Amino acid sequence: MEKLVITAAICGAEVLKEHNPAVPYTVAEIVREAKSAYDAGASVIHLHVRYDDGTPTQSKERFKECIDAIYQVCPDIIILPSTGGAVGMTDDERLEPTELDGIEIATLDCGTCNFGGDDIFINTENTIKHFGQRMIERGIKPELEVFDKSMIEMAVRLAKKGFIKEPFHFDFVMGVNGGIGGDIRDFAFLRGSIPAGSTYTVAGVGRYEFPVAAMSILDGGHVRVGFEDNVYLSKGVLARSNGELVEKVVRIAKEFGRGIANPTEAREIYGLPAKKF
Ligand code: KMH
Ligand code: ZN
Repeated sequence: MEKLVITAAICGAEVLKEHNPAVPYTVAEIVREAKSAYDAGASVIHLHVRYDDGTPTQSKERFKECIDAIYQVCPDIIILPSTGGAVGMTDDERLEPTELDGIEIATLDCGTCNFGGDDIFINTENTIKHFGQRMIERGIKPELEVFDKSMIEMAVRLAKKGFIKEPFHFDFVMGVNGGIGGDIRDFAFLRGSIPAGSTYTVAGVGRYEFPVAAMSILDGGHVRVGFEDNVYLSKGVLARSNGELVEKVVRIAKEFGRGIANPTEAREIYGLPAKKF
């Protein structure tokens, strides 16, 4: 089987130190968490950034500061910025990281859904077209975040209209309160709904993180873990770092004989241009 690409979603926009004191806010903390994930076997960092007090921001200056600092310690890593940002941000704010040079891949959220409590994560068709167009213009591969099957259909339809380039790369986000769940039927439903030739990764939220990871490992897909999605190593046991979550995925993959992709191999698997270091 193809090697496994592990993404670490180290920070997110919603999770707080109150949930796990190791959640990073400052640049130094973000670098610490990226390095722990990289050392454990992650080849991709899905990046949100915060101000020092924990407030999420899509400021391109703050992104640049964090990205430059991560490259100092993980020179070959793939950094995958969020264009989802936090609930309530404007499209222009959310797109700021795509203005930076050298961005290889970024999230493109493919539909609207409830996001817990009173929150609604809004991605209208026009927003998705606008983001897709921007990524084509900037040479950025979209990681198509889908929270339900309808969002796969949206991506395929917008590709036919020229707003998304193939081959597709999906991220099945499973277990959000407002999206699809995270059991085997849910996984099979999404997996069976993507066009042939697509790559995909899975992000199981909360208690779904490792079960969904195991399903993808067995199926030949890829895996995202990290504090954005889940702060526990096992029931009631907080992870001390994102690296611990990645280590657990590496252990599961090894049990099933699946090798772990380094960043160069991950670029090849995801169809990203090779980079020299
Ligand atoms: N923070 C969520 C509202 C993404 O990174 O593209 C959206 C999110 C998706 O995290
Ligand atoms: Zn995210």
